Parts: sequence; C-alpha cells; structure tokens
Amino acid sequence: MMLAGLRSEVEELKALCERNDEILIFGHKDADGDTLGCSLAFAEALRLRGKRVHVVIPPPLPEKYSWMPGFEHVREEPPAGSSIQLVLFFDAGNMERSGSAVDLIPEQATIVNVDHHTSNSRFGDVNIIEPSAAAVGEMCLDMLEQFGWEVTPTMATNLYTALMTDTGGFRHENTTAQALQSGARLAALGADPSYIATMVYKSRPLTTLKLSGLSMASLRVELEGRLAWAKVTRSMLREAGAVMAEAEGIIDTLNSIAGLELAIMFKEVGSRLTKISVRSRGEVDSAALCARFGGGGHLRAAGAELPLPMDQATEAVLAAAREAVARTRPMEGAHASRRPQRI
Ligand SMILES: [Mn+2]
Repeated sequence: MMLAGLRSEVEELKALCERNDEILIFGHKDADGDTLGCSLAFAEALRLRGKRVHVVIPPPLPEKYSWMPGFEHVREEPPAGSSIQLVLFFDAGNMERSGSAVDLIPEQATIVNVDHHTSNSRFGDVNIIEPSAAAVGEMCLDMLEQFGWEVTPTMATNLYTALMTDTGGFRHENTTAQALQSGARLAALGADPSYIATMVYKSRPLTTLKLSGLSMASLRVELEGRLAWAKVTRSMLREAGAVMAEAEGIIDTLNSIAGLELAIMFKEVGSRLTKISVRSRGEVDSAALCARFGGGGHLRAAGAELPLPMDQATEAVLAAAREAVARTRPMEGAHASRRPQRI
C-alpha cells in the first residue's frame, strides 16, 4: 500500500478540504502532464463537493495539454483580493518551481505539498511525499479512494495522463507493477489509454518536427557512444517557426540511441540563460549532474537552468558530464538498463 506510512497526513488533507470552501491549487513551472493531471483531477473532485477552486499554472500555459478535461479553467495568477486559506501543490519539488505567483498566497494559508521527488524541500504545512510513486497522479488516485470520493471518467483521464507521461508512456524504470496496476484501475474508471496516447504522443505540430530535425543536425556523440548531446538555439526556433516548449521531447529522441548512458539537451532560452535537460541510463545519475548547476530531478531524468550564454553553459556542463560518464563503469550490453531498480 503506497501511502501506508502517510495515513495521518492524508486524513489531514481530507479534513482541510472539507473545512475550506475556497481552495487554490498551484501547478509547477513548465507544467507537465503530472502536475496538470493532478491539479485538474483534484479541482474537479473538490468542485463536485461544492468548493470554489482556482487552478493556477505559471505562464506560459502548456497548450499541448489544452485537451485535458478542465484545462479551460486554468489561470495564470491567483484571483485578486481573495481570502484563500488552503493551497495545494502537486508535483512541485519546491515553492520556487511555481513562479512568482506564489508571493500572492495569503500569509496565514495552510499549504499542502503532495509530491514524489526525493529532493522535495518539504515546504508545506502538510507534506505528503511518496518517492515510490511513479507519478503524483498515482498518489492522487489512492488519496481520492481513501477519502471515499468518486473518481469520475474525466478525473481518471487526467490522472492516467499524469501517470502515462511521468512513466514516458509506461517505458521508464518507474514503470513498476504498482504503476501498471494504477493504470489499469484508471482505465477501469473511464480513462481511454488509446485516446490519451494519441493526444499526448501523436498530435505534434509540424513545427515541432522541423525543430527536432534542426536540433538533430547538431547531435554530437562522445566517449564511444556513452554520451550524446544536442542543442536548440533561438535561430533554430526562428527557422522552424517553433517556440521553445516544442523542444521538450527532443531529449527522448537522443535517449533512444543504443548503448547511450547520458543524453543532454542544451536550450538557448536567452542571451544569458541556458536550460539543460538530462537523461541517463546505467550508473550515471542525472539529478547529481544537474545539482552541480543548481538544478534537480530524478536519477534518470533531471534539468537545470544556467545563467550563462549557450557556449559557456555547454562547456561547463560537458566537462562535468564527461567526468561523470568516465567515473562510472560502462553498461554491459544493451540490456544493462533493465536491472530492476527504483528511480
Ligand atoms: Mn511527477
């Protein structure tokens, strides 16, 4: 039972939800399927219980998820002049990840922090942190069932989207028996796996593919195929007619190379701001690499933002990356990443 050690915290969340009539839900910056799915599902659950709910996602809103049920209610800032006493965060490792709008949270509000990142800063008044959960969506399913609240087909759709996207379409190492069982439960509750997969993985704009092609042309492979990296520059965005959010999936294309242990994507966000996305297999730790540059994440997937121009960021990160790969033993054969382990 996933949340067995958190029973009193889960009961506290239920009591807080029942006691408050107006509730604010905060998603994190660069909102993904997990933070959105949980926020939208919980918002619906609370509305069904007669609550006034505001879902805030820091801009820019991820339009590729605009098909998710309830997305039309998402706002970029909390309502002005409200006296909200309860604020829920899903999938946010720290408060900073939710942007400057968190400054608008009333001082006396109770904050509940629901997450699965081991690096979570425990910023809430109530912290429900379960690192064994493949996605926070999975925790939300368990919590709603523990509350005895109905999970509608639209809530199941949002939570399945959370679980599917955080497991990379049920392919990452966090695809445990428990994750698949949660997926099956959500399908039984009305989530349509084929429809959701089509909306997430087969609905890309042409500009996204053009950008991917331009970025792939910058691909470099080093250390006998153990390290691969590529860039997305602002001039590539102009040429493809794309925006930076469309670069999100390119890292997974890099990570599909046989025998690869570390994949790094460099994104030129500004003249002095470079974002990196990192994926790893074998013994290389993505989160540890990103932590050296003020970022974080999971063992297999992490990111960081460097206040440096692209060239300097590339140089600094690649030096650390080469060192990290050289320090570990090479994977043995193509199946090395299959060793059963948790992320
Ligand atoms: Mn997550």
